Amino acid sequence: MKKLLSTVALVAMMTSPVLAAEKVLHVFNWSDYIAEDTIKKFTAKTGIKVTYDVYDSNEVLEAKMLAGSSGFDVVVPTADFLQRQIAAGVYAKLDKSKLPNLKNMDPDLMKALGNFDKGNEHAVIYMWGTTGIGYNTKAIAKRLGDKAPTDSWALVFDPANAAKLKDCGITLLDAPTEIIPAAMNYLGLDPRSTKKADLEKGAALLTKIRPFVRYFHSSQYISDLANGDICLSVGWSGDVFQARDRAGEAKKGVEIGYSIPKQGALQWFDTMAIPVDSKNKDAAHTFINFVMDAQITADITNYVWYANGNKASLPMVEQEIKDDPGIFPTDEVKDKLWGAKVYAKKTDRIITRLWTKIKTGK
Ligand code: SPD
Repeated sequence: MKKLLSTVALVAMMTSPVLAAEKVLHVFNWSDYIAEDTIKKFTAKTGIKVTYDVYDSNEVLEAKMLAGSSGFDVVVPTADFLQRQIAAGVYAKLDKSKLPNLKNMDPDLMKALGNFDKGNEHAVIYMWGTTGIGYNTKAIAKRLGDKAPTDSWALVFDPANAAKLKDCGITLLDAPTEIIPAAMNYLGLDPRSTKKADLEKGAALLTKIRPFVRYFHSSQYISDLANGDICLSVGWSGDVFQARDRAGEAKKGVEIGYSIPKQGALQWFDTMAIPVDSKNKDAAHTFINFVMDAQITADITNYVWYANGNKASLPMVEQEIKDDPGIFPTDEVKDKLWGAKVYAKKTDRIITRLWTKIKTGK
């Protein structure tokens, strides 16, 4: 009788909706940000199935996290957004005993992440990169000549240049906390300034080039650059390299360059974290630990062209990637990079208002 009861209980447990839900891990990551076979390998190794959804904006992720009950078990916030979200209590503390591959992480980068997540309690670094300029070398040279300032924000933020590129297509990330500071940097202002007047000056410059901008979007530009449908994107390093790669494979004569402007650029870190209301925290830890495997991270970097935070993976990262200063900037360039500012609500509201005005052109 006892045996029968336990069998009945077991069957009931296996068919209960709660446990059925626990068999699938829900991962929410940036688009174009994982190797083709990472999820397949994870399921093959652990038996844990994954539903994998993508986004292309920290604001979208933040809205879901703050609303709660997102259903996601692993998400990938950028460090500045992570800090705000930790303060709002949306992430669980990591159980480091379940993350033996933490030993693979670069201690210097994890220390830098500690500025956003004290003691690295809630997150580990996934990938990192810069926000710079992706451009079609031939289309730019045709319109601005061989001396086009491809090493400078002037390429896009000088309205005279932007006007000449209107026909071939300029795009900007739909990322206000990155584009407004970049414009401020070009103007010689502190890109991390939270002074309303400085933010307004950056916005005023963007309003001047607005008539020459084809669209604001944070993922469409990869294929558009690769196909030659646009000629300049202010975009994320690895995404531009993916566009370059795709253009090379298409063999239609499109050549793409990536520039970290000489004035400086934003350096950001994307991290993996577990929402506090995740129903699958064990599996989420298993996933994060799996990704921190040196070979798995190297495979991702080799596929998405982003630098990672995993020191042990570096011997397996392709030499071409390690040698590219657009992906691993030189020390001289690094000195010009700035870290993301964590904005207070008040500043955030100012930025959102300015951004709406810039985008609508009003
Ligand atoms: N296609 C993946 C892009 C990842 C970009 N991460 C966001 C960085 C924000 N500063």
